[in-house]
Amino acid sequence: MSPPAATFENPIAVREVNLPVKKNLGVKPAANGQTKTLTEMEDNWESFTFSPIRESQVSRAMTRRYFADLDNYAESDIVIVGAGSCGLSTAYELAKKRPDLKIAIIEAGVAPGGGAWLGGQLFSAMVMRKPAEAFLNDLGVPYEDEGDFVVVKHAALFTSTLLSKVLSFPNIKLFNATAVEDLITRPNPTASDPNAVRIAGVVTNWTLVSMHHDDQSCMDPNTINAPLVISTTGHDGPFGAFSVKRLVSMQQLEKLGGMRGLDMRTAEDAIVKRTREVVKGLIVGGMELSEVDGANRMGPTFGAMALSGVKAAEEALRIVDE
Ligand code: 48N
Repeated sequence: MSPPAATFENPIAVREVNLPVKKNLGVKPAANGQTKTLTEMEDNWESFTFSPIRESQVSRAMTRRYFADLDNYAESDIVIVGAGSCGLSTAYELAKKRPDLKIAIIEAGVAPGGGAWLGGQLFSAMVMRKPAEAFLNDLGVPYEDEGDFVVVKHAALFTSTLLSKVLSFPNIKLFNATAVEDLITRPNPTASDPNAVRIAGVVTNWTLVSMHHDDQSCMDPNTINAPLVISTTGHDGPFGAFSVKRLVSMQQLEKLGGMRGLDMRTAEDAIVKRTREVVKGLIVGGMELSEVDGANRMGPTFGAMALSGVKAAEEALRIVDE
Protein backbone atom coordinates (compact mmCIF):
# COMPACT_ATOMS: atom_id res chain seq x y z
CA MET A 1 0.00 0.00 0.00
CA SER A 2 1.55 3.33 -1.04
CA PRO A 3 2.32 5.75 1.82
CA PRO A 4 -0.25 8.52 2.38
CA ALA A 5 0.43 11.56 0.21
CA ALA A 6 2.26 14.28 2.13
CA THR A 7 0.14 17.26 3.07
CA PHE A 8 1.20 20.71 4.24
CA GLU A 9 0.79 19.84 7.87
CA ASN A 10 1.39 16.11 7.62
CA PRO A 11 4.63 15.63 5.76
CA ILE A 12 5.61 12.16 4.76
CA ALA A 13 6.80 10.33 7.87
CA VAL A 14 10.46 10.93 8.38
CA ARG A 15 12.48 8.21 6.77
CA GLU A 16 15.40 6.80 8.71
CA VAL A 17 18.39 7.46 6.52
CA ASN A 18 20.53 4.34 6.16
CA LEU A 19 23.46 5.30 4.00
CA PRO A 20 25.47 2.53 2.29
CA VAL A 21 28.64 1.76 4.22
CA LYS A 22 31.52 1.94 1.73
CA LYS A 23 33.99 -0.97 1.73
CA ASN A 24 37.54 -0.19 2.90
CA LEU A 25 39.34 1.57 0.06
CA GLY A 26 42.61 -0.39 -0.35
CA VAL A 27 43.12 -0.65 3.37
CA LYS A 28 43.83 -4.10 4.71
CA PRO A 29 41.92 -4.84 7.90
CA ALA A 30 44.06 -5.18 11.03
CA ALA A 31 45.99 -8.46 10.97
CA ASN A 32 44.38 -10.08 13.95
CA GLY A 33 41.15 -8.01 14.01
CA GLN A 34 40.94 -8.83 17.71
CA THR A 35 40.15 -6.08 20.21
CA LYS A 36 43.04 -6.01 22.66
CA THR A 37 42.60 -5.28 26.35
CA LEU A 38 44.55 -2.42 27.96
CA THR A 39 46.50 -4.98 29.94
CA GLU A 40 47.63 -6.72 26.74
CA MET A 41 48.92 -3.34 25.50
CA GLU A 42 50.91 -2.50 28.61
CA ASP A 43 54.60 -3.54 28.49
CA ASN A 44 54.14 -4.36 24.84
CA TRP A 45 54.41 -0.93 23.25
CA GLU A 46 57.24 -1.91 20.87
CA SER A 47 54.84 -4.00 18.79
CA PHE A 48 51.93 -1.63 19.36
CA THR A 49 50.15 -0.25 16.28
CA PHE A 50 46.72 1.17 15.52
CA SER A 51 44.45 -0.46 12.95
CA PRO A 52 45.01 1.03 9.47
CA ILE A 53 42.93 4.06 8.33
CA ARG A 54 42.53 6.39 5.40
CA GLU A 55 41.80 10.04 6.24
CA SER A 56 38.74 10.00 4.02
CA GLN A 57 37.25 7.26 6.19
CA VAL A 58 37.36 9.55 9.23
CA SER A 59 35.72 12.41 7.35
CA ARG A 60 33.05 10.14 5.93
CA ALA A 61 32.36 8.61 9.36
CA MET A 62 31.63 12.09 10.70
CA THR A 63 29.91 13.83 7.80
CA ARG A 64 27.79 10.81 6.83
CA ARG A 65 26.26 10.76 10.29
CA TYR A 66 25.96 14.55 10.64
CA PHE A 67 24.03 15.00 7.41
CA ALA A 68 21.96 11.87 7.96
CA ASP A 69 20.96 13.35 11.33
CA LEU A 70 20.09 16.70 9.71
CA ASP A 71 17.88 14.79 7.28
CA ASN A 72 16.34 12.64 9.98
CA TYR A 73 15.64 15.44 12.46
CA ALA A 74 14.30 17.83 9.80
CA GLU A 75 10.95 16.60 11.15
CA SER A 76 11.22 16.38 14.93
CA ASP A 77 8.58 15.90 17.61
CA ILE A 78 10.20 18.43 19.96
CA VAL A 79 13.01 20.95 19.50
CA ILE A 80 14.84 22.22 22.59
CA VAL A 81 16.71 25.49 22.01
CA GLY A 82 19.71 25.85 24.32
CA ALA A 83 21.71 23.06 25.95
CA GLY A 84 22.27 24.76 29.28
CA SER A 85 21.30 23.19 32.61
CA CYS A 86 17.59 23.76 32.00
CA GLY A 87 17.57 22.56 28.39
CA LEU A 88 19.59 19.46 29.22
CA SER A 89 17.37 18.70 32.25
CA THR A 90 14.32 19.04 30.00
CA ALA A 91 15.82 16.71 27.42
CA TYR A 92 16.76 14.13 30.07
CA GLU A 93 13.24 14.07 31.51
CA LEU A 94 11.58 13.87 28.08
CA ALA A 95 13.83 11.16 26.66
CA LYS A 96 13.61 9.10 29.86
CA LYS A 97 9.79 9.18 29.82
CA ARG A 98 9.16 9.07 26.07
CA PRO A 99 11.68 7.10 24.03
CA ASP A 100 9.23 7.32 21.13
CA LEU A 101 9.68 11.09 20.77
CA LYS A 102 12.31 12.43 18.37
CA ILE A 103 14.04 15.32 20.14
CA ALA A 104 16.50 17.76 18.56
CA ILE A 105 18.58 20.01 20.81
CA ILE A 106 20.01 23.11 19.15
CA GLU A 107 22.98 24.70 20.93
CA ALA A 108 24.72 27.83 19.67
CA GLY A 109 27.94 27.11 21.53
CA VAL A 110 30.44 24.57 20.26
CA ALA A 111 30.40 23.25 23.83
CA PRO A 112 27.01 22.56 25.44
CA GLY A 113 26.37 23.29 29.13
CA GLY A 114 25.62 27.02 29.11
CA GLY A 115 26.18 28.90 32.35
CA ALA A 116 26.50 25.70 34.36
CA TRP A 117 29.54 24.78 32.24
CA LEU A 118 30.98 28.32 32.16
CA GLY A 119 30.30 30.52 35.21
CA GLY A 120 29.08 27.54 37.20
CA GLN A 121 32.63 26.17 37.29
CA LEU A 122 34.39 29.32 38.50
CA PHE A 123 34.11 28.49 42.19
CA SER A 124 33.84 24.91 41.02
CA ALA A 125 31.33 23.44 43.50
CA MET A 126 27.62 23.58 42.56
CA VAL A 127 24.85 24.39 45.04
CA MET A 128 21.29 23.15 44.68
CA ARG A 129 18.61 24.00 47.23
CA LYS A 130 16.33 21.20 48.39
CA PRO A 131 14.19 19.57 47.02
CA ALA A 132 16.29 19.70 43.81
CA GLU A 133 18.51 16.94 45.20
CA ALA A 134 15.79 14.57 43.94
CA PHE A 135 17.04 15.34 40.41
CA LEU A 136 20.63 14.60 41.44
CA ASN A 137 19.51 11.30 42.97
CA ASP A 138 17.75 10.39 39.72
CA LEU A 139 20.92 11.22 37.78
CA GLY A 140 23.17 9.44 40.26
CA VAL A 141 25.26 12.55 41.00
CA PRO A 142 26.80 12.43 44.51
CA TYR A 143 26.58 15.48 46.78
CA GLU A 144 27.20 16.67 50.35
CA ASP A 145 24.08 17.41 52.36
CA GLU A 146 24.16 20.77 54.13
CA GLY A 147 20.63 20.79 55.50
CA ASP A 148 18.54 23.10 53.32
CA PHE A 149 20.82 22.65 50.33
CA VAL A 150 23.26 20.17 48.84
CA VAL A 151 26.67 20.70 47.23
CA VAL A 152 28.04 18.82 44.23
CA LYS A 153 31.82 18.87 44.60
CA HIS A 154 32.36 20.22 41.07
CA ALA A 155 29.80 21.79 38.72
CA ALA A 156 31.35 19.83 35.85
CA LEU A 157 30.37 16.61 37.62
CA PHE A 158 26.71 17.62 37.39
CA THR A 159 26.81 18.97 33.84
CA SER A 160 28.97 16.19 32.39
CA THR A 161 26.84 13.48 34.01
CA LEU A 162 23.63 15.08 32.75
CA LEU A 163 25.12 15.59 29.29
CA SER A 164 26.40 12.02 29.05
CA LYS A 165 22.98 10.65 29.98
CA VAL A 166 21.20 12.94 27.49
CA LEU A 167 23.59 12.03 24.66
CA SER A 168 23.16 8.32 25.39
CA PHE A 169 19.45 8.39 24.52
CA PRO A 170 18.89 7.09 20.96
CA ASN A 171 15.99 9.50 20.36
CA ILE A 172 18.01 12.65 21.02
CA LYS A 173 20.35 14.52 18.68
CA LEU A 174 22.42 17.49 19.83
CA PHE A 175 23.22 19.95 17.07
CA ASN A 176 25.88 22.08 18.77
CA ALA A 177 27.66 25.08 17.19
CA THR A 178 24.23 25.70 15.66
CA ALA A 179 22.10 28.76 16.36
CA VAL A 180 18.35 29.10 16.15
CA GLU A 181 18.04 32.35 14.20
CA ASP A 182 14.30 32.38 13.75
CA LEU A 183 11.07 30.58 14.61
CA ILE A 184 8.78 28.86 12.09
CA THR A 185 5.19 30.03 12.56
CA ARG A 186 1.71 29.17 11.34
CA PRO A 187 -1.37 31.42 11.56
CA ASN A 188 -3.34 30.66 14.70
CA PRO A 189 -5.87 33.51 15.01
CA THR A 190 -7.74 33.78 18.31
CA ALA A 191 -10.78 35.80 19.34
CA SER A 192 -8.52 38.32 21.08
CA ASP A 193 -5.74 38.36 18.48
CA PRO A 194 -6.42 37.75 14.78
CA ASN A 195 -2.65 37.93 14.17
CA ALA A 196 -1.75 35.23 16.69
CA VAL A 197 0.53 32.46 15.48
CA ARG A 198 1.57 29.08 16.72
CA ILE A 199 5.19 27.96 16.65
CA ALA A 200 5.89 25.11 14.21
CA GLY A 201 9.66 24.71 14.31
CA VAL A 202 12.93 26.59 14.15
CA VAL A 203 15.27 28.12 11.61
CA THR A 204 18.92 27.28 12.22
CA ASN A 205 22.33 28.06 10.88
CA TRP A 206 25.85 27.26 11.96
CA THR A 207 26.53 29.79 14.71
CA LEU A 208 29.55 31.24 12.92
CA VAL A 209 27.34 31.85 9.89
CA SER A 210 24.61 33.44 12.05
CA MET A 211 27.17 35.81 13.53
CA HIS A 212 28.15 37.12 10.13
CA HIS A 213 24.78 38.02 8.64
CA ASP A 214 25.83 41.68 8.70
CA ASP A 215 29.03 41.29 6.75
CA GLN A 216 28.06 38.63 4.22
CA SER A 217 25.21 38.34 1.76
CA CYS A 218 22.08 36.68 3.11
CA MET A 219 22.91 33.12 4.06
CA ASP A 220 20.19 30.60 3.60
CA PRO A 221 19.21 28.84 6.78
CA ASN A 222 18.29 25.28 7.59
CA THR A 223 14.84 24.49 9.01
CA ILE A 224 13.45 21.95 11.45
CA ASN A 225 9.71 21.41 11.63
CA ALA A 226 8.31 20.45 15.03
CA PRO A 227 4.87 20.93 16.62
CA LEU A 228 6.52 21.92 19.91
CA VAL A 229 9.58 24.03 20.72
CA ILE A 230 11.02 24.42 24.22
CA SER A 231 13.22 27.49 24.54
CA THR A 232 15.81 27.64 27.30
CA THR A 233 18.28 30.14 25.91
CA GLY A 234 19.18 31.84 29.16
CA HIS A 235 19.09 35.48 30.18
CA ASP A 236 22.20 36.94 28.56
CA GLY A 237 25.03 36.18 26.18
CA PRO A 238 25.30 36.84 22.44
CA PHE A 239 22.10 34.90 21.72
CA GLY A 240 20.43 35.00 25.15
CA ALA A 241 16.67 35.06 25.60
CA PHE A 242 16.41 34.47 21.87
CA SER A 243 12.85 33.19 21.49
CA VAL A 244 11.14 35.70 23.80
CA LYS A 245 12.94 38.58 22.07
CA ARG A 246 11.76 37.20 18.72
CA LEU A 247 8.17 36.90 20.04
CA VAL A 248 8.28 40.61 20.89
CA SER A 249 9.66 41.56 17.48
CA MET A 250 6.91 39.53 15.77
CA GLN A 251 4.26 41.14 18.03
CA GLN A 252 3.35 37.90 19.81
CA LEU A 253 4.49 39.32 23.15
CA GLU A 254 3.93 42.97 24.04
CA LYS A 255 7.33 43.58 25.65
CA LEU A 256 10.07 41.91 27.64
CA GLY A 257 9.62 41.84 31.41
CA GLY A 258 13.22 42.71 32.26
CA MET A 259 15.06 40.42 34.64
CA ARG A 260 15.08 41.78 38.20
CA GLY A 261 17.99 41.91 40.67
CA LEU A 262 19.46 38.91 42.43
CA ASP A 263 17.13 37.36 45.04
CA MET A 264 17.61 33.60 45.33
CA ARG A 265 14.53 32.89 47.39
CA THR A 266 12.18 34.79 45.07
CA ALA A 267 13.86 33.82 41.79
CA GLU A 268 14.02 30.05 42.08
CA ASP A 269 10.38 29.48 43.08
CA ALA A 270 9.20 31.89 40.37
CA ILE A 271 11.20 30.29 37.54
CA VAL A 272 10.01 26.78 38.35
CA LYS A 273 6.37 27.75 38.92
CA ARG A 274 6.16 29.95 35.79
CA THR A 275 7.76 27.47 33.34
CA ARG A 276 4.97 27.21 30.78
CA GLU A 277 3.74 27.46 27.20
CA VAL A 278 4.14 31.18 26.53
CA VAL A 279 2.56 31.07 23.07
CA LYS A 280 0.99 28.09 21.29
CA GLY A 281 3.74 25.63 20.49
CA LEU A 282 6.47 27.38 22.53
CA ILE A 283 7.35 26.51 26.11
CA VAL A 284 9.90 28.75 27.86
CA GLY A 285 11.99 27.56 30.80
CA GLY A 286 15.10 28.41 32.77
CA MET A 287 16.51 31.89 32.93
CA GLU A 288 14.98 32.90 29.57
CA LEU A 289 11.74 33.13 31.55
CA SER A 290 13.15 35.97 33.65
CA GLU A 291 13.08 38.06 30.47
CA VAL A 292 9.42 37.24 29.85
CA ASP A 293 7.84 38.32 33.13
CA GLY A 294 10.65 39.96 35.04
CA ALA A 295 11.61 37.23 37.48
CA ASN A 296 14.59 37.90 39.68
CA ARG A 297 17.91 36.24 38.98
CA MET A 298 19.22 33.74 41.50
CA GLY A 299 22.96 33.78 40.91
CA PRO A 300 25.06 30.64 41.57
CA THR A 301 22.40 28.15 42.58
CA PHE A 302 21.06 25.67 40.02
CA GLY A 303 18.11 23.83 41.57
CA ALA A 304 15.61 25.96 39.69
CA MET A 305 17.27 25.13 36.36
CA ALA A 306 16.95 21.41 36.97
CA LEU A 307 13.36 21.58 38.22
CA SER A 308 12.32 24.08 35.54
CA GLY A 309 13.50 21.42 33.12
CA VAL A 310 11.40 18.81 34.89
CA LYS A 311 8.38 21.13 34.70
CA ALA A 312 9.03 22.01 31.04
CA ALA A 313 9.10 18.30 30.19
CA GLU A 314 5.85 17.77 32.07
CA GLU A 315 4.21 20.67 30.19
CA ALA A 316 5.51 19.28 26.91
CA LEU A 317 4.07 15.82 27.55
CA ARG A 318 0.73 17.36 28.50
CA ILE A 319 0.69 19.20 25.17
CA VAL A 320 2.02 16.30 23.09
CA ASP A 321 -0.65 13.99 24.55
CA GLU A 322 -3.51 16.50 24.11
O1 48N B 1 22.82 28.27 31.10
P1 48N B 1 22.02 29.04 30.12
O2 48N B 1 22.38 30.45 29.86
O3 48N B 1 20.46 29.03 30.50
P2 48N B 1 19.67 28.12 31.52
O4 48N B 1 18.35 28.75 31.70
O5 48N B 1 19.75 26.69 31.11
O6 48N B 1 20.50 28.23 32.90
C1 48N B 1 20.70 29.50 33.45
C2 48N B 1 21.81 29.37 34.48
O7 48N B 1 23.04 29.02 33.85
C3 48N B 1 22.02 30.67 35.14
O8 48N B 1 22.03 31.70 34.47
C4 48N B 1 22.34 30.67 36.60
C5 48N B 1 21.32 29.90 37.40
N1 48N B 1 22.50 32.04 37.03
C6 48N B 1 21.52 32.85 37.15
C7 48N B 1 21.89 34.27 37.40
O9 48N B 1 21.32 34.89 38.32
O10 48N B 1 22.80 34.75 36.71
O11 48N B 1 22.05 28.22 28.74
C8 48N B 1 21.43 28.74 27.58
C9 48N B 1 22.05 28.06 26.38
C10 48N B 1 23.51 28.50 26.16
O12 48N B 1 24.33 27.36 26.06
C11 48N B 1 23.48 29.29 24.86
O13 48N B 1 24.62 29.10 24.06
C12 48N B 1 22.25 28.69 24.19
O14 48N B 1 21.34 28.43 25.23
N2 48N B 1 21.58 29.60 23.26
C13 48N B 1 21.19 29.25 22.01
N3 48N B 1 21.33 28.09 21.33
C14 48N B 1 20.83 28.05 20.08
N4 48N B 1 20.23 29.10 19.47
C15 48N B 1 20.08 30.26 20.12
N5 48N B 1 19.48 31.28 19.53
C16 48N B 1 20.57 30.37 21.45
N6 48N B 1 20.58 31.35 22.40
C17 48N B 1 21.22 30.88 23.47
